Amino acid sequence: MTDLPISSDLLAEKNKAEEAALANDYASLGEQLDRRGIDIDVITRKVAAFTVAVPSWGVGTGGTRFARFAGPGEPRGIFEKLDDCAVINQLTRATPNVSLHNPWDKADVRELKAKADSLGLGFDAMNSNTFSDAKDQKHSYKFGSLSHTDAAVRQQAIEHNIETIEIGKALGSKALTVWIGDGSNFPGQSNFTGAFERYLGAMKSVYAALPDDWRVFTEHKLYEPAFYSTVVQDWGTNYMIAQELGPKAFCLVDLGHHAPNVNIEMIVARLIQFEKLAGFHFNDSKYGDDDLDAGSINPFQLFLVFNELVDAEYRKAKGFTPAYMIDQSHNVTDPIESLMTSAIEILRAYTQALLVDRPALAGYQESNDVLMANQSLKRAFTTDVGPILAKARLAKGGAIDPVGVYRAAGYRAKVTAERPSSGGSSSGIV
Ligand SMILES: [Mn+2]
Repeated sequence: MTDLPISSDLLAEKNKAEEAALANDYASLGEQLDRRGIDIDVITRKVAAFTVAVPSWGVGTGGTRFARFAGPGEPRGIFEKLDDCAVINQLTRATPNVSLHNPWDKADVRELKAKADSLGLGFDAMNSNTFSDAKDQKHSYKFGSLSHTDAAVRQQAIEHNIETIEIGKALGSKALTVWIGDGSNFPGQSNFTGAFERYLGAMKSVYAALPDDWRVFTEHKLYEPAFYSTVVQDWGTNYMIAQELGPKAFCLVDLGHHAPNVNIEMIVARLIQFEKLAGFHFNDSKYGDDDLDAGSINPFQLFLVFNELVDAEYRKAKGFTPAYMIDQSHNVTDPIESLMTSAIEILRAYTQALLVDRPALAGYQESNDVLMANQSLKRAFTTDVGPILAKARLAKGGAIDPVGVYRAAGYRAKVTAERPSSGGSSSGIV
């Protein structure tokens, strides 16, 4: 028995008002796709089966290193965060799993499981945190964690990751995501080789604690919080880590963790080819790790990433089981609205990629017909797939217009009354 946060009567009423228009739009798009040899219902079923996890910290208001402006009705702990995550899933029907963070989300695991069950939610990859100091922690991570020069600090970081695995086991999670803030701010501060050796040694201890059916995802990032060098700076280093650790280790791609203009879709292709793609942290950016909503700045890049993923899906690439998660910081928008629209944009890119005429594209590539090869991608990208997304949501009991229903339901005003501002921050950027 689930206890969903938005009134089912309101949802049904709002959907009813838009159902006829959607049916017309869907039929019209269906005709158009039929002329291209595509069965719209086959695409809609695939879209309905696609899910992306939301991060527990994403429903809190984020901030920058300059300031954080708290939003109204922010969740004060993991149980209220799960309530907000349930709204996102109820209206989009695309986000049934939540990715937890240790220690921000620490709570009795039976209560966590019961709460998630009551909301129809499950748990995705567990995230450890050795990039900030927890309360009453013995050693500080100011100068690093898994690569720290002091073996006692590294041991503490190893034990934290093992504890995170233990919590995840009790919750039914199957993966650990490790992102470290380790690095250096000034040339000379750190010995690159020594730091990486220490990191690999520590990660081998974490890897040894993984259950047989678990995977570990390591996440690279070229800068921040360290500004001169990071220990796990790019996909090459990340690939070396996965190779060193073993078959349960995979490389996580966060779209905001690359240098400007890097061809991320090509990195995706390489990691798929060598069976080391863990999956994604979706977000978008203009300049760096901006953590903006997926698809808000560069939807074509998101489409090109999905073009590689769909290509791998269709040719049944060996070892291809990507984990998808949104990883954003919502500083100036309502986090629930941002996460709903981001989930929709991710699905939009997936849907557009499903429309690529792959046999035709392969032919243009073979015959070096450059213009038509590019046009076959653009044709898929410029197709308005909105009716497919709405139809897939509706078929699963979601909203034709998720943001419209959310606003009509007055959820933010309701939780603002119930949740007095704590003044503190429990959000973060990973
Ligand atoms: Mn991330």
